[in-house]
Amino acid sequence: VEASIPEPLREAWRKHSASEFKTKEEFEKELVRHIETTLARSLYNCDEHAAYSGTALAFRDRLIIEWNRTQQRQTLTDQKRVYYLSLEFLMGRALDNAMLNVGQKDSAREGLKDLGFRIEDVINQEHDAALGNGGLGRLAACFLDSMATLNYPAWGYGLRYRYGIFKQEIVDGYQVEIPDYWLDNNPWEFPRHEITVDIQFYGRVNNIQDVSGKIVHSWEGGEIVQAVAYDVPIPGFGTKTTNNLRLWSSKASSGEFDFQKFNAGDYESAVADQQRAETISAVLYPNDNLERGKELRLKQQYFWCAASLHDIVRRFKKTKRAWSEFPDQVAIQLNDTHPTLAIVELQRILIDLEGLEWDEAWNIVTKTFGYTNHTVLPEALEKWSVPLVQNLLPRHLQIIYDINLYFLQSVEKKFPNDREILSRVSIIEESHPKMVRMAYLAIIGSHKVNGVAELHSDLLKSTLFKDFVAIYGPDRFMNVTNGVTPRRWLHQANPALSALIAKKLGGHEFLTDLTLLDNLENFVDDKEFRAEWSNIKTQNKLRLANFIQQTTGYKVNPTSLFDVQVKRIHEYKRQQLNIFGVIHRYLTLKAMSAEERKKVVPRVSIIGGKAAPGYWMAKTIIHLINKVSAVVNQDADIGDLLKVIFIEDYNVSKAEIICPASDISEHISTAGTEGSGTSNMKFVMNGGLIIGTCDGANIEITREIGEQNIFLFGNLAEDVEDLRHRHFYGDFQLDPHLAKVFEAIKGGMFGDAKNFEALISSIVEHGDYYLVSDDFNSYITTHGMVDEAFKNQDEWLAKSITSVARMGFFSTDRVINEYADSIWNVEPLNVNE
Ligand code: CR1
Repeated sequence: VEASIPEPLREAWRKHSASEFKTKEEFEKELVRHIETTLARSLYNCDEHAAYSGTALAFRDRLIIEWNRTQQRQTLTDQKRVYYLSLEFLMGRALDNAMLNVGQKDSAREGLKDLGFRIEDVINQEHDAALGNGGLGRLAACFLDSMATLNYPAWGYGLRYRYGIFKQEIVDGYQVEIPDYWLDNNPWEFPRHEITVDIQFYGRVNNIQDVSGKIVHSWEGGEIVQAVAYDVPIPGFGTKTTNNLRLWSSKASSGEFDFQKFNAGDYESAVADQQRAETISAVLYPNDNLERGKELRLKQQYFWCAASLHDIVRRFKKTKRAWSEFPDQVAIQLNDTHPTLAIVELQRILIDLEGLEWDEAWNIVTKTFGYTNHTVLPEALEKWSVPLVQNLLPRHLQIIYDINLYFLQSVEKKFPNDREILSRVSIIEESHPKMVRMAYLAIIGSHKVNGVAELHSDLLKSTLFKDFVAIYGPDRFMNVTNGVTPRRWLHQANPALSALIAKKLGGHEFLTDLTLLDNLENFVDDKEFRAEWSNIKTQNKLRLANFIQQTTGYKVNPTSLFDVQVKRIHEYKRQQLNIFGVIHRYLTLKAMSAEERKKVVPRVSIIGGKAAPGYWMAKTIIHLINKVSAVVNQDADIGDLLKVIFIEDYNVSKAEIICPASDISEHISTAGTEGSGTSNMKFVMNGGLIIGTCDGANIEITREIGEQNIFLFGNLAEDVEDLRHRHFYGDFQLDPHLAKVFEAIKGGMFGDAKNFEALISSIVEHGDYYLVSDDFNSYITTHGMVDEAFKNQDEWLAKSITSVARMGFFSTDRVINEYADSIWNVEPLNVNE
């Protein structure tokens, strides 16, 4: 049906479209209108939450108009689009971001003030959209911001989880998980009840010979679940481009109930079917860098891949182009292996539904997909058991076997004398049960494979994917070092610093060309500038100190050195190394004379992060941190010399308060284990220094900012394997300082020693896999250097300013341009008239 309004009638539309407010008054008008009508409130019952909702709705109106125009323009020009498939989008809050990207935050601030509200309080009403675990999900969110800002025609595709990552509470020192129901009055999504896709599961495959003798595969029976689209507008900064994030929600396809069952009186089972369907998009799996092989997770993956693929194909088919042009119109990026089934699904659509020949279809598929690997940790590499896939997706398993067959034939041709390589690179692992290796499938089905930092990409090529480099040559494998969006992580999180930089550089252009920051180096010696810089850090530390006092009750002195480690709790990220270091510091302080203590730099150790609910060792680490905190913080003898703070329920909005307030932050993973890390970039961008290992993007940060501006320590990636090997054969010496720390724990200083036994024995008895003992001496010595450096505030400031000046490389704008040029082959589309 043609829904387009005929030209002669469009005048009235044009006259009334675009209710853009540009002034404080216009904003107030929109705000009051929404509060009085949409929200049915008045000046007699408008609380801060209603003020938030009204403000959000006023901005949403603007976004959706630009969203419509952008989509219209993208459809008209019909150029190549990129689709970013990610199971996680860790968006955080949207209002502040919308105000800054649209550029009307001042109107909103003034308008809200006129109506009796403080903009900060209003912003704080918003619930984080936390559809992700950690770095991988937040990277996807930063990518969306950069793709819109750079005017790329780009869509995100994800799942609309009813429950995002759980809320963390600490009870008696233990982590307790609370469900995160975030969808109540979420103004940022638009349900598209008319956009649905039926998704099939289970059933069987009938292989029928058609008249021409060709075997046709038809997937029949099983169950159908409906995917419903919810759209979230993604505004670019300083541009009208407003892209789309489409999230799928699941529901039973037979409508609300199975009426036959209902009429037969089987009410319970009618509702149960409905609930079973809704379960698919009910909850985000709370694991970071860990895959557990649960059937529901595979269901989520297929549900989301199939819905997205059908949406993309539907859009392509409207253009009436030949299938061979599909890769000229569509680029699909796989965020880790989670969406790998999209490869199989596209092949299935092309051969089973559209009737293409295998080779023609496969050629289209491989030109369309790119795959990003985010980790080398073996426990994070996805494998699905063949019986599970067989049962849930019988036709897909056949296709996977065919892909594997053709692939192995080509490998055999290339390496006729190498029998071993075939079993090593086979998509099917010959274990019991057999397993589908998703990373191999992703490599074989993509034209480019990338890692997320140089060391990580090198390790992929030399270890995990070595055989594939031999098979395909090095060109399929590349590096794209991660970044962060400077809009959220500098401008929004640290408005004072952003304003100071803008004052010095003559404008905010650096926010869209971060390399302009290098001009700051001209002012490193400018006294007044330094004073302002230092003052901003102090203000940000005060803000965090207030937050800490409100949330924990602990008072911290903002002149202390703020030492921060916030990220998911994981043994490889080594929060245990951090807390052992803190205990060592405490013991050292306790043994000091009053005279010695006078020379000590007071320190606040701040640690935050969630542990996966099933990750017992990570929970033990959280427990120890909280016990140490309780003991140290009430020790009057130590006072301000050391405070230990655990930040409960670390999330994106808390990161925005924490990042600008650090003096030093910790990025201390065992060398070779952290793909990239991205909070390292956020901290340095906000004028904090870092202590870290030679791992992930720390290495490139060092190259950019200079070795003299970072505190590196610990063993190198190339030595890790050898050390582990030696430990395994009993060659292990416990570091003497660490031994003292363990004595204190075992002596009950932090409560029942039994609670922490496993933490100690993993090091002393089980081979110290993460090399905590090997790196301990180097770690505490380097912290000593941090203390010394902090005493010289002049030099510290110079390091801080110089580092920020040299962080231009780490904007996701650079990252997205690299993907666009070397993987996607897409061009920006200017929608700004
Ligand atoms: C890595 O651990 C990286 C992010 C984003 C994580 C982290 O170092 O910064 O990805 N990997 O690239 C991950 O979650 C499943 O793998």
